[in-house]
Amino acid sequence: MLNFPKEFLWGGAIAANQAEGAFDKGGKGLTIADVLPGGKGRLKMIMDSVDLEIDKTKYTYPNHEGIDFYHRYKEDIALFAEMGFKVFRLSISWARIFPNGDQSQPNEEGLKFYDDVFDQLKEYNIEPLVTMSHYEMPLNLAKKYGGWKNRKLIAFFENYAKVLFNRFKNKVKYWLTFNEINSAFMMPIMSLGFSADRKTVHGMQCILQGLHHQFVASALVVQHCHAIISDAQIGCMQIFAPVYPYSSNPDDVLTALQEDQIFNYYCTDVQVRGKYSSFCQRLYSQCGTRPEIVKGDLEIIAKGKVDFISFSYYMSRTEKAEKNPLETGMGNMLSGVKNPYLQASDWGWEIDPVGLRVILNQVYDRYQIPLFIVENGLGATDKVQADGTINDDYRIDYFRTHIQALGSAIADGVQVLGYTSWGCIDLVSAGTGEYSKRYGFVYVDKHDDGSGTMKRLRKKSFYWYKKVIQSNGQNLD
Ligand code: BGP
Repeated sequence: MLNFPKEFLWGGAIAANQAEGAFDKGGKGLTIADVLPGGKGRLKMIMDSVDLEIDKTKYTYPNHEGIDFYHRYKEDIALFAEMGFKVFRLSISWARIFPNGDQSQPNEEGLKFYDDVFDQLKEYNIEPLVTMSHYEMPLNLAKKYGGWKNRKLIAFFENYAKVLFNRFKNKVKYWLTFNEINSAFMMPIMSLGFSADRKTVHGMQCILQGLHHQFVASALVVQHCHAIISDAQIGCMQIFAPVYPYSSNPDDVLTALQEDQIFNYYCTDVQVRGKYSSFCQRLYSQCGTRPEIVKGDLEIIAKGKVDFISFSYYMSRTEKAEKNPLETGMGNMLSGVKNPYLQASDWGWEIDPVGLRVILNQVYDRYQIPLFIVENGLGATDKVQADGTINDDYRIDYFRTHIQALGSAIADGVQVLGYTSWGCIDLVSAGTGEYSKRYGFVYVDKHDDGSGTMKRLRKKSFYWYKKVIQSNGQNLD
């Protein structure tokens, strides 16, 4: 029997750019996400480089329409309430509030939209969990300032955050700063607003600098949040993937350890402990560069420690000292070698529920502050049957094993505040721009060729998750 705490926050998660659509409505400015095309080439582009322009003669842009959450949020929230959600993670589109990012006055229409969404959640007693920046900075900040490598972004983000805290202080008590902050190492365009080749000294310098500016911004924003909303909690948001050594060969173990330090802990150590870790020296000498740290930055970072750690978990990584390129197991962004003990999803993401228990224990041991799983799920192809049902047993299996692992970690003594499945309603994939990579309990009739009615349908997993929440994780059958 699994024992979840009575107040455990069950729910689901989406992001503005992947769900809202209405990319040019309500006074919103363009964002980085608005210039990312759909289609096969997208993943390579976001890891290499992207033109910061919309070119409809060459590409399609599924994010422009998303799943039209902007107009359909009432219907969608009613469906989440029907499943019994206690929490709903969403992001605010920075460019709905500051269309160019660098203005001093916010766009009232944008604020009003989120006011309405929060009011609707309140109707059903669903707690909002808000990400302030989820892969979509205002495009102007990328074009005019070069994204986060420019120190000026700290002040723009601070201003944006203060506007949000003051406006929503009575409605939002759980906040997250930057989505998957460590993704900067793999796809800086989405999280930092510029393309960079991390195999070059210059590319790494830009990434480390962009991250440093985000650390300072995050620390300032944490302090503003505490000052403006005394009963709020603010967390960092990180991709976690335990790194396994391929064998007991000490060289493999060392490689895994070093990857683990950089990938899982480079950012979290700064945001949670309030200081850079000792292993950074190795990273900086390996890449021949380091971030420039202005006097006073380290004091700011020390004062802005987060209250909890939120993270996405999709897969583990396996590392080996001597890599053969043919052995590579490839998720969206996590390289490494194939783990012979694991199966992968249709998109090549290795499925590893035990890894979730491992990482929960590792992270909690390291920091001893509450954790929050804010993304976990299976991207899969779903088929609507003639009678309108969608029998996504594979998704139920995925969630069952991961929730079991979560329950076991709680029994191990790990403190977890909640669990929001990723893409609780189908939406546009961040990595591939596809609609066909579906994560939801709710199916959205919208397809990669642009066709579809946007009609919402309950999948079999919808009824399953409802039972899970109702029984507080006791009934996973
Ligand atoms: C995370 C992102 C999400 C989401 C998810 C699934 O990296 O925070 O925005 O999309 O991964 O990834 P994908 O959409 O590429 O399947």
